[in-house]
Amino acid sequence: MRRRHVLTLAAVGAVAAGCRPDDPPPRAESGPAASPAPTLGPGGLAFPQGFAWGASTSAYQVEGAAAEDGRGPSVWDTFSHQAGRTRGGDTGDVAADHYHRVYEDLDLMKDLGLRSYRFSISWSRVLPDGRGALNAKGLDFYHRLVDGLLARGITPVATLFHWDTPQALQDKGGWEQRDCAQWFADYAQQMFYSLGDKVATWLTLNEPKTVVLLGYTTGVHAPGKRDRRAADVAGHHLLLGHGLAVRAFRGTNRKGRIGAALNLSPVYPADNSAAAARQAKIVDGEENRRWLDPVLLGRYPEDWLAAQPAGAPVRAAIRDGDAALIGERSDLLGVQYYNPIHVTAQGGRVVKHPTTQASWLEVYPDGLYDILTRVKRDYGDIPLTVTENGMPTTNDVQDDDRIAFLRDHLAAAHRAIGAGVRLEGFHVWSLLDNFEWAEGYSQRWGLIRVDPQTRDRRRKASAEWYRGVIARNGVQP
Ligand code: GCO
Repeated sequence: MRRRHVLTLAAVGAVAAGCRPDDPPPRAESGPAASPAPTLGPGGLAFPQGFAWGASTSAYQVEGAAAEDGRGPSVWDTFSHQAGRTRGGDTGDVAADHYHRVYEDLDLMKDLGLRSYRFSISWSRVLPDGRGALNAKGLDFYHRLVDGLLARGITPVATLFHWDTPQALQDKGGWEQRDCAQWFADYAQQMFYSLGDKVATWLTLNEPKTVVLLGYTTGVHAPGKRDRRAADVAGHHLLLGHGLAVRAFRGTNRKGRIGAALNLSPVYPADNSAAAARQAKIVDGEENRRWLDPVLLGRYPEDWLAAQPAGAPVRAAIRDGDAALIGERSDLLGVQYYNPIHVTAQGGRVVKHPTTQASWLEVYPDGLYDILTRVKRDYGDIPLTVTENGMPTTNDVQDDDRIAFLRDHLAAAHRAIGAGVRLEGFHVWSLLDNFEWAEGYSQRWGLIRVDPQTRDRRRKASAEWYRGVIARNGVQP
């Protein structure tokens, strides 16, 4: 039997308002309804009431159905189909087949007890050419998903851009073009009008830094460019797109909140030398302040700006007023934490802690505490939610290493809350095993196993563990 718990159709209260006719009634959580709520044992770390226990995915990584119902191609379709770009030539054509299995996945989320689900909207599914008339069939998928979440009492958190720029817009220059920021804001506005009465939390960009570094500098992600100068211009236009989208959101007068999802890394000098401290500050500028300062303070860091070479195109790309626009008031910030960075006196990087199957993922839970408290210290009391944290493992269903990883990071998050950080939620990356970009399906990040051939779902040990965490509203260290 694939499922360890037999699920029964809920008889009462299952079909909440908003549940679409084709959505089978949500399944009840397993076990007798009257069983007492589990409680934390001695030493347990209780989280605040209403803490948003969640999980994350992104469209290209899970949906599949790449050419169905009018979806247009994105840069990731193009890139993954080019020879040698991804491990084993893997693509997201089928991914986790979430597009077709959405109700099964919704029931799995409900069974875990998730309070929040962070997904992304595929821009080219709803706007096949990136602009113009909406593709009703594509949009309908997100209505089904969001209605299904609400019917199960799970809060939808929608990301507008998780790296899958419509190919039609890439053909016009993509993020290297200033116009792309406005194209993005126009699409965002269409989403606010289409889904804004049901989605209360919006995230504009996912990890613009990764687009700049991997998409435009090293070229290992779509669109596969290796051009540092173009990368910095694209980075500015991404941020401009964020600001314009926030402004568009305010213009719709929708209720709800909006912000960005940034991957942040605490940066430490690798030794006690003044030179290492100096180099660490430079790296911190690139990794953190270059993104945080414009979004939350409405200005680029002076040292980062000054370090841009004379004649660098990014200097011309940043026009008067841009930084203030990027700094349109955000309601929240999504923090994605995976690893710390240790910088040597020469400006190199060293690894000081164990890593995972993803060699870049250095395991250092205290780094989560450090980055959360740092954001509060330097940027004020904006509500934070961890929008991604997790690890890949070669362990299959018995993923005890992932359990230990999440437990230790949650303990660090708990300490940060104790230190006064307004941390509202935590989203595990990822709900499902999925298409891990250039690594294809070789890295498995999910709480739920997705069979590489059949796409059948099976809960891993970490899923059972996380369900217990949610039920207890806390972690047993
Ligand atoms: C990112 C992305 C995710 C990744 C995850 C693991 O942070 O890189 O948001 O899409 O899959 O982080 O690498």
